[in-house]
Amino acid sequence: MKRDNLVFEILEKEVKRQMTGIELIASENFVSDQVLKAMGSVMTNKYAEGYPGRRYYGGCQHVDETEQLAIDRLKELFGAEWVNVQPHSGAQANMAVFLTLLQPGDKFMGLDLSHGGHLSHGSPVNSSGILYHPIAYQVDPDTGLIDYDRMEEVALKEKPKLILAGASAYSRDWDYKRMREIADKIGAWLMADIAHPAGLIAVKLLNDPLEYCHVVTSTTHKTLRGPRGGIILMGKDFDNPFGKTTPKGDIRKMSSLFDSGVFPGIQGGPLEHVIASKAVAFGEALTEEYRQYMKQVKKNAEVMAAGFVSLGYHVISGGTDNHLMLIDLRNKFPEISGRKVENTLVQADITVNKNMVPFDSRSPFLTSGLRIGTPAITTRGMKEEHMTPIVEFIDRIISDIDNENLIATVKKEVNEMMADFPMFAW
Ligand code: DSN
Repeated sequence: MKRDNLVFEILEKEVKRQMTGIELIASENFVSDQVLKAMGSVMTNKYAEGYPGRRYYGGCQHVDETEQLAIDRLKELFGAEWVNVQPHSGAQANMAVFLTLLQPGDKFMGLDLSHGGHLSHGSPVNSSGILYHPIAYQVDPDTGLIDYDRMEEVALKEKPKLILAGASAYSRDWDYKRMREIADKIGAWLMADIAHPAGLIAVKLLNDPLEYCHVVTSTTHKTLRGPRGGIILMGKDFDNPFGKTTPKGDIRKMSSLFDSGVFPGIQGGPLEHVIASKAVAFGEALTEEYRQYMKQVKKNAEVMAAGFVSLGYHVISGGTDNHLMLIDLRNKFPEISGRKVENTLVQADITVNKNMVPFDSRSPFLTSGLRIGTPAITTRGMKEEHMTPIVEFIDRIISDIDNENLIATVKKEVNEMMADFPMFAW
């Protein structure tokens, strides 16, 4: 068959874009060659509705092997008792949990999207906000930290059936113990979506949600550095978590209810090529090399956040415990929106994303903030000493944002810098 040049030429351009630029989107990463190869494998040809050993199609003996490997490795990675590796994405993992634990119209509580929450945690344009009744908690306006006292007040008043920890733009660790105490006061389920910090949690650089949460969801492509996809995990007492009765009576075990929530609840055939690739990524995440990588991601983020603070930028909460930081541009550049900075930095081959900041005065399309993360540049081998030049690139551009000569100069410096860092640095 003739090569589809139209598509493959575009793919080559994307490889070049990824190679030559500085990738600072906190939710992105560069996967290894073997993660990529497994994703582009013949497993994509196979239908396998069901679960290993109990499928609705013949010929599943080998996809059963890779899926079981993914399950076993993921359980080992997080010390989980039960996992499901089939969700196509983090949003779908969340959807499957909601379908299992909530009835349409039920109240649940998550972090306000404009305070760093996730779209699938109750945004009015997402199924979570359309089908269910979201209640938001927020960060403290002075400290930028989750306001657990206020969370408790709201929870006691509103009595949500589910409380949700997790964020897409929160740079501090979570107090799952405190959240569990709040959930227990009203008999709510406690769920954590660890899509962002999953890798840091796996290597124990952050608090462990499995100890306190009834159920945990994640993506696999951010800090975990796997293929794009989702997972669901449970810690102790997974059949009847923490003595809580199941939402549909005690006839079926919780783990089996969550399995049904994924398939046939919200999905049909699993992406077995992606699941094979997840198995590879979980294997990589179990290595000492990965643990060192995660430590470096965190160190790089600390140094970068301190660099921005020293130049007078307002980093929400004053710094970071994880892989990202959220910058509120309003004190230093009140006239410049996050969108303007994002678009201008792209011209210099630096990729970040605009982001709402707590109590933002601009819309989500403009925003007053920037979210910046270090997982991808750390995969390319960057260390603490490379963070200051990156902060300076960004600051030079924001400080003279319409200067096209400066943008061209910085782009050249960025491309020269990245020539020294291979895509798969390990
Ligand atoms: N869209 C993902 C992110 O960029 O953080 C999850 O919300």
